[in-house]
Amino acid sequence: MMEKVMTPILIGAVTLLGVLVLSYYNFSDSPMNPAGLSPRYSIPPIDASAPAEVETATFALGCFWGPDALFGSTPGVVRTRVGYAGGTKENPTYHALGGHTETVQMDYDPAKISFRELLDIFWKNHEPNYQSWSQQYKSVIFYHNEEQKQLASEMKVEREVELNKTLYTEIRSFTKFYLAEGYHQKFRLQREKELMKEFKAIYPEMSAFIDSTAAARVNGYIAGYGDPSVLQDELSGLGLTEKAGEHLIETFNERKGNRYY
Ligand code: MHO
Repeated sequence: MMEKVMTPILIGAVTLLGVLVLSYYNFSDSPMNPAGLSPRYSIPPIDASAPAEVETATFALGCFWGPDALFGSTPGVVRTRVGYAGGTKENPTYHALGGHTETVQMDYDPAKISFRELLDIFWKNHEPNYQSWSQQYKSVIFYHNEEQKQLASEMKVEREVELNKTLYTEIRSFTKFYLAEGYHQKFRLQREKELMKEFKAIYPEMSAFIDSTAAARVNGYIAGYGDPSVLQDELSGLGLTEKAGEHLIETFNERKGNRYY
């Protein structure tokens, strides 16, 4: 009788001990675990291999949520952030812009994408032939050097000829960029609970989340931006669990071609 009761208890205790020992081993000995992450999550390969040499581009083309997703899903763009530029007020906020314009700023790898190609995406994804009714949503290229200024000016003329329309895009020297509130960063992704659970485990700090290439890509794809074959190629580098990866593909397929702002 005693034996009948003790055997399952003993088996249970040994199993529990085994699980504890194994999980301890996993936590303390995993080489993929530099940031003390749970063993299911590690720094996404695409982030671990981000290039050291990048250049910066700063564009305003309407509400910054869409452009964040658009450029975030563009190969060669390494990271994106949204904020305010072009105004005079110090430390503007979304509800007190003080003459600033909603702006997306990106670091890009010039070996993979050129400023000219970024400008092409800029022109083709908004309608600067309409004059903006507000300072908040103006079309602006904030150039960072003479070469960018030159290219932007030339392409503006090319585009005007091509469309046979006057374009109201301003070409201005970049001075300062104020990072927007956390809830505006990678806005579409932040509304996806399942995906955010994983990103929060990888990047508990907002600043690291903003700087993540993986987060920029997923923010684009989840809103239907980007190229399906590039998504397939990049998927394993995004650091998602299999389930989250499947959810991303499904949602992308629903929304692609019908970009969801
Ligand atoms: N129409 C959008 C604009 C937001 S964007 C950050 C809204 O829902 O308010 O300006």
